[in-house]
This record gives sequence, structure tokens and C-alpha cells, in this order.
Amino acid sequence: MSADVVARAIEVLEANWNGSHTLPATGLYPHQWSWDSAFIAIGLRHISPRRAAQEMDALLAGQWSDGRIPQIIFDPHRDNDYSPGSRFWQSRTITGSPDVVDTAGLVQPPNHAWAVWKVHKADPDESERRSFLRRAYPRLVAWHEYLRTRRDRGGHGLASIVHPWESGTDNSPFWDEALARVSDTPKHVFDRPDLLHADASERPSDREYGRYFWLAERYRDHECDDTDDEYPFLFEDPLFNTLYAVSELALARIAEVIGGDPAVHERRAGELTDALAALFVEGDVNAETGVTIGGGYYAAHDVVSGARVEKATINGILPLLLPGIPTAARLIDTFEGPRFLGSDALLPPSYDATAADLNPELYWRGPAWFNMAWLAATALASHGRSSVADRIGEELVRLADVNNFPEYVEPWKGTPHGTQRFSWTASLVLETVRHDGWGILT
Ligand code: 2M8
Repeated sequence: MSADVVARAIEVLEANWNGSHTLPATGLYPHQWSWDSAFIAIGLRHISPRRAAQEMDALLAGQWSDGRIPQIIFDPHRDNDYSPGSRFWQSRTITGSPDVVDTAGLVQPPNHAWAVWKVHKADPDESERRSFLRRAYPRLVAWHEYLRTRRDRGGHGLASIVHPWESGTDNSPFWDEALARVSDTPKHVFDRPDLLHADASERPSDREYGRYFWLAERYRDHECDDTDDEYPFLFEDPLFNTLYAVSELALARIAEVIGGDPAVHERRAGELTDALAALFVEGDVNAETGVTIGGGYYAAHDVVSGARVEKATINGILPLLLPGIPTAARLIDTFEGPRFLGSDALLPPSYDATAADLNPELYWRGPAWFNMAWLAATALASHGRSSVADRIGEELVRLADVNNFPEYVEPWKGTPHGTQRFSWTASLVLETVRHDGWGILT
């Protein structure tokens, strides 16, 4: 690790800071993204707890009256630079949206309470002076209530996503079969400003974009109200629900500090952990020898077709973040085996290294992402695999440093892809270098 990697990571975050929040990347992603801001705040807390709190405050200011925290809060000055933008969503015409900012109607994975707790821990006195937890807590509770009530579309006690963009892992192989049922011809004539900043071979195709827009249009035209009975894309994703449960554990800690009831949140985390059991896929059995290979992983559940999508993705390993997960040993087995780290990857691939359709350079269909590497290291350390976690941490910092903080890398060669000077890569470098052990709620 070169000595001034910390200085360079700070410089990326300074350059991407726009006065109230941090852009994921100034060219490709010119607005405020929901789960990015949480990952960014987690690293930013080491250089400025106050700015990290501001990052979360800015995001929470975009909350809808039904509790949802939107996927994107748009910067009106950059409206032509990203698609779909505020002119597509027209959020202020939809009941319950905030009237001070334009937002998307979709959401992203709920890592926010977790980030708020970590920001508080960086400087509890400063947090207390600004009533940071007291202000954030009711909003975070409303967000989780939205997920519990409006998004349990399958009735299994898990939150459903309604669009691949809500997973954060947009073109993961998880969604392929369900997306094939969706029209690729939206009414909206869309452009692709993203292709000015990243190679087309590293971004979703136009056909995939057609389907993304068609789904977003359908959701928007139904007032984003989650009551469309014929809506064609609903998924229970293991990572989304894992982050939801970790955030419930964080809410329990927050409740303790502000004099609330931690038990209600601990119970909820337990319920989510229990409900995830329905997604677990036992290790594959070799047909000839009858021997189990790999310890198992979590699938995604296609709520519309009723099918479990049994593909080993990094999303399906990360329930390992949950302290009470009963499958920990088997997840570690899979993760350290040939599908992920045991493939001699420098950082864990986002998709099964043994899969025929793995693409190590294409967005979420194989490349290694820095947020996933950080989540995996945190999860492994919490289950006693600290030396593996430390190895991942060292590679995370090294590959970010030599590649100018890329969005993602080819897992075996370590070559950069997507955009560079990417904020969550920089912030998670800071977190990895500065943290005091890999503790989940520290
Ligand atoms: C990517 O997603 C956006 C849509 O939200 C896109 O491809 O245009 C994903 O990697 C997502 O996880 C991330 O939050 C976003 C901004 O960094 O970019």
C-alpha cells in the first residue's frame, strides 16, 4: 500500500462533494444515490463525522411521506447528464413525494440505519450536539415500516424489490429470466448518457435498458403505490433483506442511546433472519459421486413466477453478515471455495466463477466490486475468519490505489472497469485503513 493512499482517497471524496452530498462519480452518476451515500458516509466519518452526518441528512431530506428513501435525489443542474432523470419521474406530481427535491420513485438496499449508527460512533459528542440520532431515528423507522408493510409483496416476511435498479446489482444474472418476460419497448424514448463515461461493453445493453425503462414507467404510471396486482417484476433478494436486518440491529443500538425500545428492532432482525431460510440452497451434489460440493448459498425468490433463482451470486453469500445466521459455516465454505475466493480471485467476483455465463468485465455479471468486498470481509471477520478478511482488505486498498479508485475490477487480473474516482471505492478504502477491527456495529 502506498503511503498516501489515504490522501488520494480523501481527494476523490473532496472532488465529488457538491456542498451537501457526495456524487458517486462526477461524470457517470451526477446525482445523489441512496445506498452509495450510506457507503460513502461510512468512510467519510473518519475524515469528517460532521460531513458524513450531512451526507445522511441530505438523503433523508428526500424521504417520501410513505417512508421510502428514494434511489436518487436529482440535481436540477445536471438533468441532461443522466437518464432516467427528473423529467422522466415527475416525482412532484406523485402523491407523497417531497416538494423540495425531485427524486426517483424506486428505492435501493436499506443500509442507511447501519451507516447512521457508524457515523454516530465516529464522534458521539458531535452527534449528540447535533441531535443526529434523534433526528434520523424516526425517519429510519418510517423507512423500515414502508418496507415491512408495503413491500412484503410475497407475504413471506421479506421485502420485495420491484426493479433491478432497487437491488443495486442491476444486471445480476438473478433477474434474467424475469426480465425476459418484460417488454423492451417503453413509451419513453430514452438516451444513454452513461455511455459517454463508460464503455458500452461494461454497461447494460440497450435491450436491458429498454426493459428497465418499461418497468420504471409501469411503476411510475401506477403512482409508485405498490398496489399494482399485475406488476410483473417482484423479487426477494438475499442481500437487500440482509442489509435490512443489519440495519434493524443498528436501529436497536440507536434506540438504546436515545431511550427507545431496542427489543422491537432486535425481534425484527430475528424475523428477517428466519424468513431468509426459505431462500437457502443446499450445496450442490455431484451426480456421479453423490458428494456435496460447495456449502450452499441463498437464492433470490421470483415472487411473480414462484421460482427460486438458484444462481450463486455474491448477494447470496452476504447473509453471512447476520450474527444469528444458522448457515454460517456453509456460506464460508462456498465463499472460500472455487465459486468465489478459492478461484484464486484477488477480490471476490460478484457471480459464481464456475458459471458458464460468468463475464468478469461486465458490470454485475462477474466483476469484483469494492462495496461487496468490504461487506464480505466484514461478514467473514464476524464469523472468526479475520485473516481472510484482512487479506481481502489489503487487496481492496491496493487495487483501489493502483487503479485510481475504479468502480469495479476484473477479479483475477485486477484491471479497472466502469468509471474511476468512484466515491464508495474511496470511502471504503478509508474505512478499511482507519477502522478499529472489522466489527459490524463499530
Ligand atoms: C449503478 O446503478 C445505476 C442505477 O441506479 C446505473 O447503472 O445507472 C449500480 O452500481 C448501483 O448499485 C449504484 O448505486 C449506482 C450509482 O453508483 O450505479
